[in-house]
Amino acid sequence: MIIKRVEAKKILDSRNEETIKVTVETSKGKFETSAPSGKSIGKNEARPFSKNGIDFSINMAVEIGKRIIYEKINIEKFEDLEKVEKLVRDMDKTENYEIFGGNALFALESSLLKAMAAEHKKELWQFLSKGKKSTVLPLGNCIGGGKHIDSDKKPDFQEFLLLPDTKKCSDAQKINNFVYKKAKKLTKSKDKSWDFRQTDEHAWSPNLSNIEVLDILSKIREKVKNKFKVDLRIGLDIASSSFYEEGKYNYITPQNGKNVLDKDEQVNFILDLIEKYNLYYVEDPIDEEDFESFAKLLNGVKKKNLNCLICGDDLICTKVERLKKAIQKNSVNAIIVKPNQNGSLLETKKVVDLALKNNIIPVISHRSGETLDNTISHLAIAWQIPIIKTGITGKERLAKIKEIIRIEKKK
Ligand code: 2PG
Ligand code: MG
Repeated sequence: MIIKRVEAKKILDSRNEETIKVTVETSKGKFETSAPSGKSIGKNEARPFSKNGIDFSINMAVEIGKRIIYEKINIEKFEDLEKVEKLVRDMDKTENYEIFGGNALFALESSLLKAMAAEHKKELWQFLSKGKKSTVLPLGNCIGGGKHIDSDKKPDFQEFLLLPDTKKCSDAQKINNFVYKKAKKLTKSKDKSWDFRQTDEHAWSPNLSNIEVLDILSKIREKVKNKFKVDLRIGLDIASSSFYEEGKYNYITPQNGKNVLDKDEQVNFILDLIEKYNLYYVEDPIDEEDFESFAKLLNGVKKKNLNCLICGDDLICTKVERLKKAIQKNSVNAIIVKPNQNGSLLETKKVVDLALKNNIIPVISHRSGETLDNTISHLAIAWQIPIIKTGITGKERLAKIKEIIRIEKKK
């Protein structure tokens, strides 16, 4: 592939924060990718931008582009990203891309991949999968709190999620829209002073406790059962590291009569919630360094024969070594995959493959600060990732879901 130019610039994300867009130009056209960014950031994630600032990352991405062009580095296939990473590693040997920035690497590699796909007259998912597509269902954020809204009147849990048990993404998205509207109504009737504020991901954010929200969603689950004959599977992203400190989980509203739970109380509390509300998905219920309590919870789920995914996001940070540790300790049966937590798409793919090989469900995910980019939709379809976690509405979230539905409809 002959690359004519690599450009990088600053754009604003959905939170009005600066992020990077990288454009790769070849004879087939211009291929661009913009990177998202998180608010509840795992301790072990790649640094989004250089410690010297976003402009430094931008200059470095352009610099790498120049080297690829002048040194006539041959880039034709996914594995050739190794050559790009070697150049990056010449400049940045830190584990978490402190100098280059994980967002810069993700955007650069994704744009190169899109350009490679065009050389073969293929869409990105076709190029990466050799044409075989997998079904991807949307895990939609309906109600939320935590770090995703700047208010002290909110649920402690960051996200209350919906995963309708359908065969197609388009059917699930219809149901998620229905539930989103119903949830607005029922929430308002419970919290009369609610001003319809929303989290960064457009989830409703009332002044209600975790339990009050779960009661609302359980009611709607019944309605969905009657109307669509579909089970509305309910999930949570507890993002518990955001309210954990020195062995204690600190809640705004009391849980079982207590505002502070110790490690074992947290495990039992979550296990009770899974059982009582028949939860299908629970992300980061335990602090990001506590592989052992994760394992206790998963063991409890298995012993009680509950059908629930115990998912590690901040725990794994899309890193091979952390996933290996989780596998060895039996900590999770699902993981979040956020390419920009890692930076490298080669490594991200290794994480996905390692998870699939060990019967751990990979869930690809947006970030709370998003752009219109739909790269993750293509990665999900190509890499056999069965679930995409995103919002239910808002143009940045819909960009991802609509892309999946478009590809789903293709013969
Ligand atoms: C999460 C994500 C996305 P953030 O915790 O899973 O919902 O949030 O992008 O802020 O890390
Ligand atoms: Mg999370």
